[in-house]
Amino acid sequence: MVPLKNDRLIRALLRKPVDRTPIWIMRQAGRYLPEYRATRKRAGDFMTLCKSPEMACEVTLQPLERFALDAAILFSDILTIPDAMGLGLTINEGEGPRFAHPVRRRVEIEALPLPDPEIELRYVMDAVRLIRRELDGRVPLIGFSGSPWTLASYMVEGRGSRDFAITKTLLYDDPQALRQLLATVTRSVTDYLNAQISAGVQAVMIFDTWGGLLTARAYEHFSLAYMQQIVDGLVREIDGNRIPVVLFTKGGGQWLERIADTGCDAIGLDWTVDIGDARHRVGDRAALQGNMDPSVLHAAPERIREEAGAILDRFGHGTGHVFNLGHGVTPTIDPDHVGSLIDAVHELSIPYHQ
Ligand code: 1CP
Repeated sequence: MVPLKNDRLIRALLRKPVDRTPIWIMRQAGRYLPEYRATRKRAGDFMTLCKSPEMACEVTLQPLERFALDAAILFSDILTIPDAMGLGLTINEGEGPRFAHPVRRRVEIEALPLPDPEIELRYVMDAVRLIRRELDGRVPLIGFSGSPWTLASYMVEGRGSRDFAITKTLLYDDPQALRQLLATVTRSVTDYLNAQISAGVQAVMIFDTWGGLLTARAYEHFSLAYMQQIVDGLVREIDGNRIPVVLFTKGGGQWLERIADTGCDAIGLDWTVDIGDARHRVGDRAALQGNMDPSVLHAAPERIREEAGAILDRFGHGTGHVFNLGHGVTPTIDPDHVGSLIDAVHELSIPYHQ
């Protein structure tokens, strides 16, 4: 494989010195880009887009053609695992994801198959191999999965939700059944991420989007414990290259020390925490990724630049910071504003690394 021409992301995630702060954007390939909407239209529906390695590769590379990003993220979705388990996923415009067969009863949980990532999820691995070839070492490719808790929430509910009430009822009424579901999903996520690593992703991120809905005690037992098993089960080095692991719990700002204890390489931060305080709390145990409020991107480019400068300043001098938003870029954002942010971070961060 060709060596990386730009390895700032990997270096910052491993807290090695860099010349400037690397940046990528959650949901950087997505609906705010007209070229994404055009490919999505050509595909017909979202899962067809995900299941075509050529089109998934095309949309992965689209933001890199426009912006000086320091990473590519595989274009796919966290819900590919439950889809491969046979839950019947559809993602319709404006409606969000829906499962035809949610999993709520013990018999349904016990009957769940463990997908083989190179068979049922082969389209994802083929996309990874194709993207690596097309990237030709320009920037690293990030692979990802949902956390077991976040995936289980969609599997039980059968759709997105504000409060995941059915899943929480299961948690309190039949925790054993939920644990069994989480154990199956954990095995599947571990296999899936290890297959992505074998196929060529150079860092992995686990999205625990709904961990912040839990109590501190439930977070520990129903989300973090399973992410810990994944961190322990991942292949962390390949051909002498360390594969950094990033854990992101949205709403998890109170639990950063516990997240760092898992031995992950980096922690994703939403915008509700002060990144300077987070650095102080986590110390040299993990790098930090984040954490600008995505809404800042609605503001004028000068304001975006000021906010980016404030985050860089709060993090302070030295490595261990990957700039990102605190959650995904929303469809209504002007792509030029994303460009302003990326340029601002690259320019303003240089003094912090001298
Ligand atoms: O209409 C469309 O084109 C579908 C919109 C869309 C897109 C662009 C969905 C459906 N998924 C994606 C891509 C996607 N999803 C990526 C691609 C890579 C990139 O970042 O550029 C990634 C990493 C995800 C991850 C994902 N999917 C998460 C975790 C991260 C997060 O944003 O919290 C979650 C929760 C999902 C579920 C999902 N898939 C799609 C939607 C609209 C949702 C959210 C549903 C909900 O709010 O409950």
